[in-house]
Amino acid sequence: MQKLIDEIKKTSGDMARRGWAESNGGNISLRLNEERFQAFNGFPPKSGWMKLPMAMPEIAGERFLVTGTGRFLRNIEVAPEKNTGVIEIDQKGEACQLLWGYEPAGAPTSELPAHLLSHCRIKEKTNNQSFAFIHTHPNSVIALTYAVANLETKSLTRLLWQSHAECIVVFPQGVEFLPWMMAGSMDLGKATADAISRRNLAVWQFHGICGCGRNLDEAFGRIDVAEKAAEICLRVMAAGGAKQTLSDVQLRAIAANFKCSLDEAIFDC
Ligand code: 2HA
Ligand code: ZN
Repeated sequence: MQKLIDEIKKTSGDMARRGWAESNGGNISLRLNEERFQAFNGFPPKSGWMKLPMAMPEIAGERFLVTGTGRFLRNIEVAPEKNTGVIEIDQKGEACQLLWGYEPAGAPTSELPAHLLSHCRIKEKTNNQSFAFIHTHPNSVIALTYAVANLETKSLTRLLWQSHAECIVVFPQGVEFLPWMMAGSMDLGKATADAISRRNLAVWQFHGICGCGRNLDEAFGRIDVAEKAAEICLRVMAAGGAKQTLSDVQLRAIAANFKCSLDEAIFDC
């Protein structure tokens, strides 16, 4: 159990220190494989079955380590058992129960629909090889959704790719842009899962970003690179705008060099 707790402490601490997780902002979930779950095996349930907002048969029987609603990511390092919990999905994918955590009482993140619905797609698209999902509030990504007119998936992706030469390697499928929707809503959850089925990052206009990965490091790293690109982009705008930028030829060459399979449609915009 300690190794798992250490992983979520590291990620949540890094997020808080980056300024991505003010107050109760941001949340993390990690699907637990059999080996990781062993530490919690045999724990008596701490709650009854609670109905999920919709059936998710893709994740029936799965267990997740999830940060708690209203809890602060910066406090996970100090008290993981209060600020995170382990939930188990029933055999039909219709309900969940608490096995550990949220001491003395609590519940999973308000963004649980986005997390669980995305995990359904992530499990499917990676052939059960990816386990991590992070939602967070990094300043520059959010600022970009105010500063640039008519943003959509292609223009946002191209802007980020052009702003930092690593981006096209880290997210060759791009970043999906989602127009503002109510935090915690099923609409936002469904739209996010849909986006995550196509790409590994989804930006929530005026709110934040979501990223997935094989593990917390990979999910964090993707968000970190997107945030760095957004920061560079904003600095360039503040310095009077780009006088030159990475060309499509250069971007394609970087992708070819690192053998990345690109979403070519991004170049259409
Ligand atoms: O957990 O980040 O989007 C608080 C939030 C809601
Ligand atoms: Zn949020």
